[in-house]
Amino acid sequence: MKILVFGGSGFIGSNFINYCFKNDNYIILNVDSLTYASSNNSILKNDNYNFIKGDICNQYLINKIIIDFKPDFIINFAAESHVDRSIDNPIKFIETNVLGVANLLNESLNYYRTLELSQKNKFKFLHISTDEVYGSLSFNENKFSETTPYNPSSPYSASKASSDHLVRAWNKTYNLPVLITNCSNNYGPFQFPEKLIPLMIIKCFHEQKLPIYGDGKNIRDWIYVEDHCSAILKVLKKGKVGETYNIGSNCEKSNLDIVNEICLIMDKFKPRKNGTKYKELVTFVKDRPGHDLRYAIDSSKIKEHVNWESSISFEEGIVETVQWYIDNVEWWSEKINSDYNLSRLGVDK
Ligand code: TDX
Repeated sequence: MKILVFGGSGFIGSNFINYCFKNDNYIILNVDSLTYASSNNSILKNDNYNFIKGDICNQYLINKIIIDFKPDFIINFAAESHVDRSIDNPIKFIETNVLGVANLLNESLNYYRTLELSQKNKFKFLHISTDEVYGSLSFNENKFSETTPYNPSSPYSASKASSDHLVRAWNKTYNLPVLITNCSNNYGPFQFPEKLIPLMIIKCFHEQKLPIYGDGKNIRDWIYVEDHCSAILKVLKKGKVGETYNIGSNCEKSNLDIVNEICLIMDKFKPRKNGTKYKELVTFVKDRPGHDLRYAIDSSKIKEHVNWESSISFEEGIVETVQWYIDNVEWWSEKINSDYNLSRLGVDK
């Protein structure tokens, strides 16, 4: 089975490629523009793996790659994904997340139209998206289901919402066989340390202040990245064309609770030099503009349709993740090793 992956060098894409090779014999071509958040040393060596550096906005290149590779499936992970960056530089998000996806859809359709019927019946375009498209929940509102109206808050989530609409439009208008998954907050190995969990781990590592936006009561629904990868593969194999599937692992936690848990694990694995607790580094800072209060995913549809459920508890996953960042200082040091990122993250060399 040949899978063409766009954005496979980022956090979720690279975990997905590693997961595929661990579980089956796929032939994978990864096309990634290698922006600041991605890296090719996150993917384990495999003879069935190939890489091309390229931008999803490049029409000529994408057309050629798809026609030459002749994939059975196309999966799009490529996206600008950090909310704070989208507030500082929204246009980049529109270019990649909206125009880039429109280009992928168009070129996938051009390819799809060349296929014989038997190949057409197999082909699927899977778009990886986020729960942020649904907007923000109050503390006691029902979780997001696949029928919750889109109501994005940030330039990032608005750009992802737009891309989801485009994907559905290519299905309704041109019959391109598409699937969409909307997942909750991921964490695990190879996540760029600007997202909450890895940022707090490496700030603990450097014994720096742990900046919590607002009062720390905002809630996110956390899923270990490997669980997300197993869901993607199941949807690709068994999902019904044209459908959307929410992916979550029933794990709502406040930001303050997350940071406190990381501090406790760090106290055990890497006690502070001066004998005090990491929790003392917690600092409340100015809130993020338009900060969504709560995300929570109802994943009953994916369980019912493709029989997927998460299998890694937060307690297991967070210990694995902290340990991974302690064991892989070289990987993340390299990632933050540019003045721009250093000044942004406030991490000392
Ligand atoms: O320094 C911080 N302090 C803080 O309190 C950072 C970086 C974040 N936060 C808060 C903001 C959020 O409430 O932690 C929460 C998680 O923040 P992020 O890691 O930036 O994730 P979030 O904004 O929830 O968006 C994420 O979830 C959906 C991902 O970044 C998206 O890519 C994904 O689509």
